[in-house]
Amino acid sequence: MKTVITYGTFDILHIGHINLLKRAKDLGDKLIVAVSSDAFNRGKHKSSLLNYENRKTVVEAICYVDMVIAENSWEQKIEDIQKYKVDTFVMGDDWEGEFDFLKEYCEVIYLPRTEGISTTEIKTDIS
Ligand code: C2G
Repeated sequence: MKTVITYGTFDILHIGHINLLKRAKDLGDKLIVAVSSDAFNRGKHKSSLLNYENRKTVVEAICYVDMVIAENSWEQKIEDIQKYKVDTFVMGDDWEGEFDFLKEYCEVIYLPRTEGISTTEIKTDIS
């Protein structure tokens, strides 16, 4: 049983998120997604349109996702990897290199982002 984990806000879900989650699931048997809490988003200077409960419920409904936990801090990743016996940590390559310190705990993979779509662009288009 290979466990994969990824982290993110997942506000206004779109194909870029789904492509990431599908490829992450394809890397193992179980995919855990840590969804950023509203407070953590504020810390990332990132305001989400949808609150945590809404974003969590949407991500939980995705067929590739086996479990959703809250992302409350930058520091929790090592604890999460140990607690859930994670084999592979995955992020989009806009984070390339940012999480290489996790390589002593598990495999770290950065996947190419889906070009041409972002929640920021969507929010701009609808505002
Ligand atoms: N993503 C992607 N392609 C896009 C948009 C997003 O592959 N067009 C990926 C991102 O690279 C990330 C995931 O989808 O791996 C979630 O993206 P966000 O919700 O924007 O997450 P972010 O704000 O980057 O938070 O501790 C890590 C942070 O919580 C990541």
